[in-house]
Amino acid sequence: DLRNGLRPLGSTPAEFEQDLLSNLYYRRGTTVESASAQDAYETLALTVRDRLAARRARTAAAQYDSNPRWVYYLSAEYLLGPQLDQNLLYSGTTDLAPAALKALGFDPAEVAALDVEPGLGNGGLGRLAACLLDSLATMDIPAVGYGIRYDLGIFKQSFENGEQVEKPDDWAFQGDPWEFPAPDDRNRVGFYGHVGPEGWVPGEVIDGEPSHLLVPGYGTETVNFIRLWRARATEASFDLSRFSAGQYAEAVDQAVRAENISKVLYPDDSTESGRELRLKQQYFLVSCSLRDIIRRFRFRNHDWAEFPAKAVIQLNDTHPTLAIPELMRLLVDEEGLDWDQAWSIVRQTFAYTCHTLLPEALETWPVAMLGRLLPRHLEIIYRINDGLLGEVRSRFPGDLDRVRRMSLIQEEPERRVRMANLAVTGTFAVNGVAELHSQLLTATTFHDFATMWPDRFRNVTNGVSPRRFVRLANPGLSSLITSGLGTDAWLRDLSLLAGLAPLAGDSAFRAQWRTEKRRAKAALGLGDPGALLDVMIKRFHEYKRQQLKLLHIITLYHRLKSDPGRFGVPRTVLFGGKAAPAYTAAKSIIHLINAVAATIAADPVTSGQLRVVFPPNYNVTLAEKIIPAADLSEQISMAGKEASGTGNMKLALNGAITIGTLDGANVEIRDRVGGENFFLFGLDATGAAALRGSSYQPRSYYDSDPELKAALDAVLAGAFGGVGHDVAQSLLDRDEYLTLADYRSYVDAQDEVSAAWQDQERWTRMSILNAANSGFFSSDRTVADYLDRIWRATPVRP
Ligand code: 26Y
Repeated sequence: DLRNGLRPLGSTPAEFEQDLLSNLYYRRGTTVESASAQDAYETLALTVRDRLAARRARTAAAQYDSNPRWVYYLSAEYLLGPQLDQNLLYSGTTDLAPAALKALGFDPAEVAALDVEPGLGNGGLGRLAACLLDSLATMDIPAVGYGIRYDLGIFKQSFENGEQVEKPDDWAFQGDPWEFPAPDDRNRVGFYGHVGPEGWVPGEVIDGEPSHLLVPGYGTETVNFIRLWRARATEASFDLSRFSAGQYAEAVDQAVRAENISKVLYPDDSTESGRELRLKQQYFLVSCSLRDIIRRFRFRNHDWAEFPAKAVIQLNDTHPTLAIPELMRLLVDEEGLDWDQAWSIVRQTFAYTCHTLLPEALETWPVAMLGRLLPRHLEIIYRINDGLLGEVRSRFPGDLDRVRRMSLIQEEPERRVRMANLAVTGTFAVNGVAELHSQLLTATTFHDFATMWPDRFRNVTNGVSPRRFVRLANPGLSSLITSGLGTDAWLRDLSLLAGLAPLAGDSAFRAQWRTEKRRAKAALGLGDPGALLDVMIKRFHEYKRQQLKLLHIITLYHRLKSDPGRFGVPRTVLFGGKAAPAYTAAKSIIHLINAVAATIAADPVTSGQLRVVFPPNYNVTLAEKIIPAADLSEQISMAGKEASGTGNMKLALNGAITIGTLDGANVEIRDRVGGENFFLFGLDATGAAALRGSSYQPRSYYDSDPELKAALDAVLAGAFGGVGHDVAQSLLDRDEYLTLADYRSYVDAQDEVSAAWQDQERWTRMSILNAANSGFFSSDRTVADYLDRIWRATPVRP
């Protein structure tokens, strides 16, 4: 790079091989003769990373010059997925790398298999964060993602006797070659202590040590980054005198406690100390990130009034909401601004994305705990609350109930801080993640706030990265799309997929499309490539209703047993997903699925016509293999509960047809692909809410539907190894998510699925039209909507 005086990196095979060799010697410190596959992997990663780092240097220079408005994304989770494939593609070394490895005597497949995905998230919210960062870079928007560098990511799932077992995921055990640690660039974070005349005096301090991962854009020079914080004990915390006295555990006690803050993603919250640890994590993320944002602001700016013009900070759900009182504290206590000035800056800087509709998922923290851990922040929250309640009282005089509902403090049964109310109060924009979700938020969850501040609420429908979930996951289909469209420009403008619609009428193209599906199924290697692959991949939660899919499977099994000749369509049903370790009901559903799978597999009558598979440890790596192979996409949550869903979009883009309720983004998928290319069933959100509000009697559905009764009776009678009694009983007694009410409609829709599958030409047409009409669900479009409706940042091209 001329501007920085860098020697350009090689772009021919011989030069790439040279760079690889040089890194192997000088950075890895070994030689070709003695290098292990791990050495080769680490070296390859460094060689690819170098190319991105050079682009990063050019990006940083351009961004510094233009002093733009930065988008800062604060998230407790990032589910980035495997880095090697992506970085090869984005650096244009997909072909160079394996050739160079081979030339040096390494096996490229063996080397590539060593890439470990950083599992720094749970599910949808964490993967959305990764897709948005991918799109921000691709669209040349100056952006930084802030998060926590957990030592242990989301647990590794295995099954023992069909039950979920969790093992720690020590993802960086071998080191992480994609990461740039900066141990010399720590931020100090305080906890506990008291507020005196001189301000907050923390009782404990720890360090936040940053490292960053590069986030390249596709088809552009831009490389952004994500900055992750790791908790480090301060030098003072090692007790040498205790160590010398042989008290080894006590000597490191304080250091261990400090470093526990970034030890695991979502520590178990069934104990008081576990809950406090989660709160500590949230403040740790917020405190380190804000200091960094302010440091970056000061490079080019001096006047606080300019802050909102130079930074917009997006809160990914309520987990980073303490950023609001923290910025108030920094501005008022440390920078000496007056309260109103500071509040105006805060209110112009933050925006909040809500990802839920479940009331129980809205975070609250006990006032007592927050006041102990962060005494100054609690004072600030009280003062924000005074302002809020003053405004409520003057707008709605005498409406005490409204004051009680909107308060940042919940009084009963225990005083708690309502983080969602704080997030709505301290931001200029609050968005839901699909049209229906955003409507329901203003109609229910945030109704009082939407009445007072209607302009604050907006919608930004989620999207997914077409690079990762089409191009990288499904290279075969991607080539077919490119040849069908005559261009690969769809990878940066997914609306171009619409050009595939006429090809749905072309029988040669349909045959090629089917070939790609079959190839993906064969590569997945689960079930018979001729069978319909019916896929339900997502976290386990009762509202998502894996139990409904299970009742359908049992019904199919019963039909198969009673009349094996009449069954018609061979199916493989695939489940993937994890249950939260403490979520007993979800774990029981997993156990029952495995038991049903085993019973069906052991029964000769099924002879491959019906198979249930449940590969353990569903993660991004596995998703990239399953999604291309899927024929049918199960999106069957109780309407009004799934905020959006993003797996639904990934599957539709890869030509799976959805069977779904009118929930979350399913509504928008159906609008776009057309009702004739979507299997709709079940109650809508209004119907579901009405039925739940009345005296819902799950037993009445059981009593009146013989197939449903037979399915539940079989579980109750122990037909599946005696497993699942609790699942069936809870459906009969409570059925909180209306599984039994939607059963008949679901099974009938599944019969339509089977009928449609029997006409393969029709099915393929539907499949192509699903992909062709799903271009809207690109995260590039999502970012464009955020830019237009919330962020108002503009591109900077290196
Ligand atoms: C433990 C607690 C603090 C917590 C931790 C993680 C609460 C929620 C979450 C994660 C929520 C999540 O992943 N939500 C999903 O976000 C997706 C992206 O917007 C949506 O598509 C999906 O419907 C929603 O369930």
